[in-house]
Amino acid sequence: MLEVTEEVAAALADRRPVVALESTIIAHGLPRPDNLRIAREIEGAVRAGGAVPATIAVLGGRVRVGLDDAALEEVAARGDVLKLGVRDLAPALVRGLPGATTVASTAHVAALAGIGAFATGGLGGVHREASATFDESADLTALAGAPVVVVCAGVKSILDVGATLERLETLSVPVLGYGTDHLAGFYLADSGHPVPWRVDDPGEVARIHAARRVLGLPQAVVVANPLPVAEQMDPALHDRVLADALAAAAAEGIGGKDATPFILGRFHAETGGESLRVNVALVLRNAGLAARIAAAMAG
Ligand code: PSU
Ligand code: MN
Repeated sequence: MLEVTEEVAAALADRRPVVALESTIIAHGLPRPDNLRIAREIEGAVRAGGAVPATIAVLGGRVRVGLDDAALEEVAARGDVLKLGVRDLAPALVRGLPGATTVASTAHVAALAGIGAFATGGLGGVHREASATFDESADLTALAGAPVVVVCAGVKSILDVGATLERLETLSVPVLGYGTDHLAGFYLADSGHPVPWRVDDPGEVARIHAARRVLGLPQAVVVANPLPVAEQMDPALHDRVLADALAAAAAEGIGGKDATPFILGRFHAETGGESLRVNVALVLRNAGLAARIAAAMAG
């Protein structure tokens, strides 16, 4: 049920750097047809950083670790690709249904396959209004049990970032600010929230990961890598579109696993390409940093 490409398997066997990549951002987080080109660019950024990319998805009744170009195109272009959290993996496999993996299920599969580094855009977390809806991403609990280094641009700015940081503390998931004392703000450079630890180079992340292995700690390490201010979305545009998107989601009764794709989709539709530009910029930066961290972990 687990199919690792020859390239990824050989790299893992030789202890060369490998970076896992999620596929929900491709299938549900970025608009077609740009998503396929961007998926290839993300893999290219990992290679440019000196690591082998391993995009993870469920196709043909198998969890695929590493996708060839045809498989990448299937995930990006097919309209029937499911969004698979950890709980959805086994039913989708048994039914032979195609699915994209979230941060949660990608982290789980990466750890299972022996991959130590993983890059994404923004983490899922506690949704605004969660005290009424209980909508908290399964990314949080999955990261509490998957010992991988996850490079992200913080928590998606559509969420309750403060509450998400509290939950990560409860779950004992360390959050490292990369070159900053503040949590990266996804579309924005800075979420305004402090992080418990700052790191300034890939080697330090690798040493922290190694120390955690000695300590037998099962959680992921979150590395929050901010966009430079010059590359962030205009904060006024961000706040206006977010308020509209949240109101539209409430009015249309959008909830559960549809909430995040719906709100990101509104951003892509309402910002004239700005959210797409920013999302691509941050995920490429994260892929490159994850590759350098993977190289430090291998060295
Ligand atoms: N980062 C992005 N775009 C995305 C996601 C992350 O830049 O689409 C996806 C990830 O797969 C993450 C998911 O796990 O959004 C969170 O969904 P939910 O809130 O339903 O758990
Ligand atoms: Mn949810």
